[in-house]
Order: sequence, then C-alpha cells, then structure tokens
Amino acid sequence: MRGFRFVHCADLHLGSRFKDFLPDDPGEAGRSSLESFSAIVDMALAEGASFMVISGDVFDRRNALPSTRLFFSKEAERAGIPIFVSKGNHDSERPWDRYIPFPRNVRVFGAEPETVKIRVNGIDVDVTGVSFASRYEGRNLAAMLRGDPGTFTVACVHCDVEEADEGHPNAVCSLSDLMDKDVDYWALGHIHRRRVMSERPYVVYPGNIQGRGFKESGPKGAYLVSVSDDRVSRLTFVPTQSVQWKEVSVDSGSVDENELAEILAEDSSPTDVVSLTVKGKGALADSAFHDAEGLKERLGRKAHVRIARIESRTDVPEDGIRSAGESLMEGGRDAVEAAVLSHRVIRDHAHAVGSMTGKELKAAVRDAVEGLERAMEDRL
Ligand SMILES: [Mn+2]
Repeated sequence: MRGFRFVHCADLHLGSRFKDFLPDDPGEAGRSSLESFSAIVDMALAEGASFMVISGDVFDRRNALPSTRLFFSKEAERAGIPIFVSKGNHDSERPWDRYIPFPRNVRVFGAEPETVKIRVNGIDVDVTGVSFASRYEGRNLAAMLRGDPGTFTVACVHCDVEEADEGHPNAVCSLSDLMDKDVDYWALGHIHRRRVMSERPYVVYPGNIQGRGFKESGPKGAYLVSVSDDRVSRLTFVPTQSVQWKEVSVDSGSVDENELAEILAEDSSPTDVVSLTVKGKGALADSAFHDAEGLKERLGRKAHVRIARIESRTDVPEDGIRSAGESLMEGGRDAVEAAVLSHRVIRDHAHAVGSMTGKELKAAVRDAVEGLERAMEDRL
C-alpha cells in the first residue's frame, strides 16, 4: 500500500489574547497560541508527516508582533517539512515582514491560484492554493481552484463556505463550488469551529488551534490526514490546545457538590478553565447563588480544575416574584429595610433606604418586581 500523511491546521492567530478572563495567570493568554502551534509541529514530527498545510490567519492582526513572526519562522524551520500557507483576512503585510523571512521550506501562496507539485514517498501530490489579496476579499477564492484528476490534490484556502453559517462573510463560496473540481481534500480555514462538511471530497475546517474564551470552548488543534492509494484513508483530530475552555451545566436537583466535583474531574486537565452553570433548585443552587466564591474554591480543589465563573439559573415562577414583591410592600418600610440589610452586597448602603419617603419606597419595590419579571421572560 502506497501512502503518506500530512497535517492540516488553520486560524493559528499567533499572538492572540484571550477574550474571557483567566482566573490566575493572565500571562498564559499570550503564550497559548504559540504553545499550541509548537505542539502541532511536535505531532507532525512524531507522526512522520510529509508536509503541512496552513489555511490562513497565521497571525492575529491586532496582537502579533515581530517576535511572533520570528517564533513562527523558527518553529517552521524545526518542522523541516514543506509547509504551504494561504493567507487569510488576518495576514495582511506588516512593516517587519521583510526583515524576518520565512525559512525555505515555507511556501506562501500568492493572490492568484498556484499549484505546487511535490513527490512524497514516491507518490505525486499537487498542493494548490490562493491567498487573500487584502483584508476584505470579495472574490470567490475557492471557485478559482481545481485539481488534476490523475493526481491526489490538496486545495488550501481561507474562505467562508455559506452552508457553515458562521464567521464573517469574506471570500464567500458555497459547498457546491467545491464539488467536481478533482480536489481530494479541501483544506479550509476561517471558521473557528471544527467541522467536516463533506467526505466526498473531503471539505474540512480544522477550527482554530487555541480557544480564546468560552465561545471557543472544547479541544482545539489540527488534523492528521492519512492517504493511501490516492485516497484519504483516515482523518484524525489531534488536540494541541494549551488551555481548554469548558462549559459545564448541571441541574441542582440531580447532583450534589461531590457528584459535581466528580463530573468536573472526569477527563479534566489542570489546564482546563470551566464556566459552570447551575440550574434548578437545591443545595447546589443555593451555594452557587449565595457562596459562588466558596463553591469555586472547593470544586477547584476537589476536581483539580480552574473555575472561572459560576452562574446560577433558578427559574422562579412569575407569580412567586409578584407575591414576594407584594409581601414586601405589605410589610412596609421594615420589611424592605430588612431585605436590604440581609443582602451582602447592598447592606452597607441601607441608610439610603431610610431617607426615602413611603411612596418612593413602594414605587421602587414595584419597579424591581416588574424589572425582575421582564428579565425572567427574556430568559425563559
Ligand atoms: Mn480566523
């Protein structure tokens, strides 16, 4: 059997910062995308990959520095295999680019389609690609590419496949533009969520290599593509993220704190950062609401994960709020002052309530009840 392997990654966004706050080490934000790319290079070397394709957004437009480009150059050189790059919307030229050249094994596609013929393990392979000409690409780049029917062809392009229904429209194409083009593997970039849109031919978004917040949660990394007898025989996702963002949601009615700790500990790593949502009623919901900091600390210790935030969502029935409001109003000033004093955040400002007239106080409680009802309607 004649075969080879290659690595497909995209949206490295090297230098990018986190969009959500990391509890204890903000410094990780700057390093994480670099560490993930180093892990991809390690994987390519360990798996004996013959080449790598990078489908755009190598650098993060806002945050990449000359040192970021130097880092990429050195890691690309360490990889030692041919690396093909198609530029994306984040890759416009920087003043320092010409002072920090890429090593000779890196081939960056130009703004017009090009095909590079290579030979791996005695097999002819075509790698075809095209780059963004500027930050906003109005052309349908993918439609400009095609393969050779007799040769295994990889097409590398940063584009927005309409059917994926995500990302900012840039270099838009439709899935049908990619069919019947004699391309065996469409190596795409731009959409940060990993997805295989077709297997005939392969149309693959590997997603970005490092999540920057809870909107980019879950494992992130690259695809290792195995080819035998001129066909893709296996597609393996390899997670390489340095920090993994995780969203966990539990029902307070069905788990207690210890069970939750077990759920969190299950295939967790110390580099995970968790956003926890506690729904329903019960002891867990009570601690999530009244003692979020304490719960965060205890769960973090028991499950060896970092918890960035805890949200509690207790669905109180509407009439419940109204009757709570009514009993507050019936209780008069004493009841309102007692409620304010019992609240740990606002009790220091209880004297402000004392200076309100009875009418003002009633109106404030009524507004609060209505506001709460409206807010709940939005959530339910
Ligand atoms: Mn991107």
